[in-house]
Amino acid sequence: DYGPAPESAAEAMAWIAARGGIAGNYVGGKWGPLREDMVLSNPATGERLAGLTRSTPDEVNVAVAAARKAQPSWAKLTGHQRARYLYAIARLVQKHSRLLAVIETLDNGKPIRESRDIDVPLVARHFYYHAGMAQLMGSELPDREALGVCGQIIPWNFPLLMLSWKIAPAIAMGNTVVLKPAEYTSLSAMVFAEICSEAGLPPGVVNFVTGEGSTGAALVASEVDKIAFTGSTEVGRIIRRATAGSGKSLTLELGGKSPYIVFDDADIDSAIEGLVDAIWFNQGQVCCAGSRLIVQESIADRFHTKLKARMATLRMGDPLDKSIDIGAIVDPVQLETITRMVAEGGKDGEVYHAPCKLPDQGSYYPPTLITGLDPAARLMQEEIFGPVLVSTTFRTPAEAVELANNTRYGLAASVWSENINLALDVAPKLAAGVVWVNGTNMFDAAAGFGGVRESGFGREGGWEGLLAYTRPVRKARALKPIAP
Ligand code: TXE
Repeated sequence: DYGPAPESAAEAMAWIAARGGIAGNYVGGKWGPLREDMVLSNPATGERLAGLTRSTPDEVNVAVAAARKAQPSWAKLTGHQRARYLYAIARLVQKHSRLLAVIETLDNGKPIRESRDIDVPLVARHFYYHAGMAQLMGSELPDREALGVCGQIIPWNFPLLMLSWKIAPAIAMGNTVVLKPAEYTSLSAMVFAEICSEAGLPPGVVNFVTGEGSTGAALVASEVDKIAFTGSTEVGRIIRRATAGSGKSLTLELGGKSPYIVFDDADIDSAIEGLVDAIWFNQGQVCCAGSRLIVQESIADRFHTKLKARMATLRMGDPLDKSIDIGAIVDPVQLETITRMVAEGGKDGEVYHAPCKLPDQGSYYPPTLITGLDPAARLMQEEIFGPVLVSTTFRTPAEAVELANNTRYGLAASVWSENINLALDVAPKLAAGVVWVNGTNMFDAAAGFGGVRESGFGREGGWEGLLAYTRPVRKARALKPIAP
């Protein structure tokens, strides 16, 4: 039970106003600087939500110094002692779930149903899981130790969930962190900072610096031991270059164009419901979104007809309305990118927009299906990061695999068939960090998540995710001189 259904935007706005109406840095357990250098707005209305501080490199360095100061004593705690803080954070996330869900929806535009029932519960789950892992560290990972100070940069599509994916394993293993939320969505990090204070977390273990790319670049250049980044492949490339030769550890979780393969013997209704989840969850702004439908030719027409009928039933509108399926696109800039990409690339195919009534104000884009594109077409290859599905057909399993792997990315894939032998034969042939069979978008703190190729490297969650925040213990060893 994650608490009562959230319904009050006024309550959330009052919370923000009581803190000066500005999102800014939280360093060494204290707020500041808090300046209005930029503005955070509600994508569903365009209205201002709060001011945002654009942190300078000096301000980033102050945060890194606070994390550095706190790290040795945090790492010296036993796993059990650290676990108590993570358990406390998990419980407080549940206690404040209503506020967190409303703030996340106001800031990001995602349907409240998703922030309330998916994002926030998964955040609590992540801290519970890593609290358990912190206790195991001594017994199960006796030869590993914390890396030190971790710089973490996250995107705007799952602000709170990405924050938890980054912070929970890092602090469980004895690291301290400086995290930069995305410039469109920095408000739930403010609530989380207060949760850290309320949990009694020692000052400096978790620090936040707000700002845009320049602040992220300053964090990458600072004296941190590791950078963990989730965001676009373009920025991932810049960060990889910037950290090359620096000795900093690096994990990158980048974009995707994940295939969704439907064989002719699939349970069509389930595959269609799965597709709704794959590409219209969070308005398609999901790194592992099943954005490329690859459907067997013999059922393609029937499948598209059924899919269009289902698309027509999706409800779009005020994200705070609990009956809404499709909310707002995070920012007018992202909306403009989606609109332009479909207008330019859709000309070579057939574009179907679901007949949703678009709200009069705010950043909205209807669920869209594009068929008839060449597999090499831009929209078949590039991440749109919006509610737009492209579709192509295949005849044989080998052709399905070839089409699926015809991408520079490799984050996720889905295979739908009632023939488990066929599904399990195809799955390992797909170049993807995760393959779901007769399912999609299944996440768990205990399962490593991450990509191959231009979707990045490193895993978050599971054992691999923990190891990515540790290194072998550095022991002094006396070497015996070898007799001549
Ligand atoms: O991402 P950016 P944007 C993809 C998606 C989307 C596109 C652009 O296709 O349409 O990227 O989104 C910080 N050094 N994804 O521009 O710029 C930035 O402040 C250090 C996929 O928002 O990558 C933010 O905190 N940091 C993706 C974070 O990087 C820098 C999620 C992500 O922003 C920086 C988001 C720099 N030079 C976008 N420049 C996914 N895989 O889930 C920016 N940042």
